[in-house]
Amino acid sequence: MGLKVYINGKLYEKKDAKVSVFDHGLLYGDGVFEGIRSYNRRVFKLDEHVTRLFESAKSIMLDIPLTHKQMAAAILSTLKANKLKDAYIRVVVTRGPGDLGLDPRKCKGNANVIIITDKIVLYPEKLYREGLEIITVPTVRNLPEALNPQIKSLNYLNNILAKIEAINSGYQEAIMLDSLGYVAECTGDNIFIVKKGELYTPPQCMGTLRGITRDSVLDIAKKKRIATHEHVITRHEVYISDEVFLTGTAAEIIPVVKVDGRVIGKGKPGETTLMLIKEFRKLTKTEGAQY
Ligand code: PXG
Repeated sequence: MGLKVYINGKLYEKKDAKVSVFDHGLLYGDGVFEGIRSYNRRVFKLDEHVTRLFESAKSIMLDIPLTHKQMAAAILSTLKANKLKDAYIRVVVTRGPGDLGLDPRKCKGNANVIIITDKIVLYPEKLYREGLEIITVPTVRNLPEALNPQIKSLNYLNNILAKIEAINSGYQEAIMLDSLGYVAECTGDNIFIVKKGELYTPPQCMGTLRGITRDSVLDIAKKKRIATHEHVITRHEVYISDEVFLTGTAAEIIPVVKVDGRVIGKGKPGETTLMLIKEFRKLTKTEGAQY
C-alpha cells in the first residue's frame, strides 16, 4: 500500500491524487499552504500552523470549507492512515477550478483542500554540527504592501528566485533583504543573530514571515532568561555577530558559520545556538498533538 493523499475529505493513492488543470492554485498560485512536521507521532505546533493557514486564507478572501478543528482532525487522520511516525505535512488550500481569468468568483465550487504527508530531509546532519555558509542574494523579499510575506501563499516565486541565485552561486540558503536593505529572512527560514549573549531577529512587519520555529526559539530564550530583540538588522550587524542561525519547520535550527565570505564568530556553531538546538529538540519530542 502506497502513500495516501487527502483531497477534500477522501484519501487517494499518490498516483490518483490529482486536481484540475483549471485550478487557480495552478493557474495563478491562488491559494495558501502550510509546512508542518510531526515527531514520534506528535504534530509539533499543530494549532499554530492551522491558525496561520486560516489567517493566510482570510487575507486572500479564500473560504476554507472546514473549521479549524476539522482541519486539525483531517491532518491527524491522514498521518494515522499513512502510519507515519516522523513526517513532513504539506497542507494546501487552492481557490479551486475556475476559468481562464483572474476573477476568483469564477471558481464556483469549494476550495480544494489537500493534505500531503511524507518525509523531508533538508540538510545533512553534518551541517547541523559544522554549520552552513550562506550569501545575500539580489532578489529582495516581497514588499508587505504588495504581497505580504505573512501570507503563506502558493505564489512562492519571490523565494524561489532567491533560491536559484543562491544555488547558482554554490550555496543552499541565502539572506533576502527588504526593500530598505535591511535583513528580512532567508528563502525558507527566519534568521537570528547572537551578540554578547543576546538574541536579535528582524521584526515581522518588515517583510519577514512570523515563523513558528522563530516563535518557539523566542519562547525558549525567554525561559532561559536570554534577552531577545525583534529589531531591524543590517548586514554589517550579521557580519560582526558572535553567532548566526536559521529557523524553519523544515530546517529546524541550523547554525550558520559564514555569511558573504565573512567568518561568523569562531567559525563554528556557537554555544547559544547549540543550547537552543538541544532545547528545541526536547520540545519537539515532548510536545504536540498525538495521533
Ligand atoms: N520564512 C519563509 C519565507 C518560509 O517559507 C519560514 C520563514 C519559517 O517558518 P516556520 O513557521 O516554518 O518556522 C518559512 C517556512 C521547504 C520548506 O520546503 C520551507 C518552509 C517550511 C516548510 C518547508 O523548504 N519555510
